[in-house]
Formats: sequence, C-alpha cells, structure tokens
Amino acid sequence: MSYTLYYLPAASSFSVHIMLAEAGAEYKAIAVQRGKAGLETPEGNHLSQVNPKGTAPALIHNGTLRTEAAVIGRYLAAQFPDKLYFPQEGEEMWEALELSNYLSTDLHKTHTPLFEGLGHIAEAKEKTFERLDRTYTYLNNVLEGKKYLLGDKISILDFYLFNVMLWADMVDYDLSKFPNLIAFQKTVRERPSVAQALKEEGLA
Ligand SMILES: N[C@@H](CCC(=O)N[C@@H](CS)C(=O)NCC(=O)O)C(=O)O
Repeated sequence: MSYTLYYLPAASSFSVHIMLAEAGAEYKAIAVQRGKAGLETPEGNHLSQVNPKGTAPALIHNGTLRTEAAVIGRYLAAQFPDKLYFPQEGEEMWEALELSNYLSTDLHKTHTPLFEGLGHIAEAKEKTFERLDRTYTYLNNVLEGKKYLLGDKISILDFYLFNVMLWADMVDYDLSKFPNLIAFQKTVRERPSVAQALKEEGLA
C-alpha cells in the first residue's frame, strides 16, 4: 500500500512530496538527478524506464504509475480525503479545477524556458517575466482577504503554488511586490509537512 515517489529536488515533484507527508502516508522518496540524456535514477537508469515521459514527479502506488503533478494531487486527495482537500462538487470544484489548470500551465510551465537556459537571452527573459508578472498578479488577487487559494481551508492547490514559488529565487524573479503571496508562502512554510519534505529533499 505504500507509495514510491521519484522526485527531482525542488522541482514540481516537491508538491507531491509535501502531500505525502501531509497525509501521513507511508512512502519512499527516491531522488533522481539530471544526467546527459535526461533524468536518471540513483542506479543510473533513465527515468523513462519508470515514467515513459521521463519527467518527475512519478508516483508508483499499488503497482500503478501516476504522473502529472496536478493529477497526482487529485489522486492523493481521493486516497486521503480527511487530510488533503480538493472540493468535490459545485461552484467551488469548478473554481478549483480552473486554478489547478492555471497552476500547471500558466504558472508551472512558464518557468521552463528559464530552466532550459534561455534566461540569458534578454528578450526571452523579459517576455517570460512579463508572463510571470501577469500570472502572479492574478494569483495575488485571488489571495486577497484569504489565507489560502480557496479560502480558509488549505487545499492541494496551495502545496502546488507554494512549490512553484520556490523557483522565484532560482530564476531571479522578485516576488516581494506581491504581499498576499508572501504572506501565503510564510503560512504554508510553517507546516510540519513542508519542513519534512524540505529536509528529505536536502533543501533545509
Ligand atoms: N506535465 C508534467 C511536467 C513535469 C515536468 O516538467 N517535470 C520537470 C521538473 S519540474 C522535469 O521532470 N524535467 C526534466 C526534463 O524535462 O527532462 C507535470 O505537470 O507533472
């Protein structure tokens, strides 16, 4: 019944790592690293032998592979409904689904050119930062008057947002102009699950 998570330290797999800790799940977290031909397991095998997409996160549960950070979050919320919140019906569910998609696409994937070394091309960096400005402005507004993205109750979306916000320093993007996001980051960082995942990924 235990879970095996293949993660790249600080990458989008971090949100899954937090969720496993938050749920109190029994899990094994295996760090992969960047090799010549992509991500590699500690044995030196290409991660595509585990996940044909070759990307992290990859989660194995009951012999089944789950991929896609946002979907793995939903999967874990279904397994641990008392510990991991994602609304199941009504307007709140549609709002949460929109946000989930927004985090995966407009926020998460906007960083890819920067991680792929295009940050040194001034125009690419400027355009990417403009997009991040728009995306983070929207999310900062969503958080206005709220503790978490969906209100007072922390949800799996918050772990994903917290995860991606860790990348701001890595790509030299300044988040300090977004006070709601900064307050949110501080609140989420205080959770024991976050401390546990940071420690296990060698980030604390
Ligand atoms: N669509 C996937 C994307 C996963 C993804 O791009 N993971 C990155 C780390 S954040 C990765 O594995 N990059 C390594 C590579 O592409 O070689 C998801 O949402 O989980």
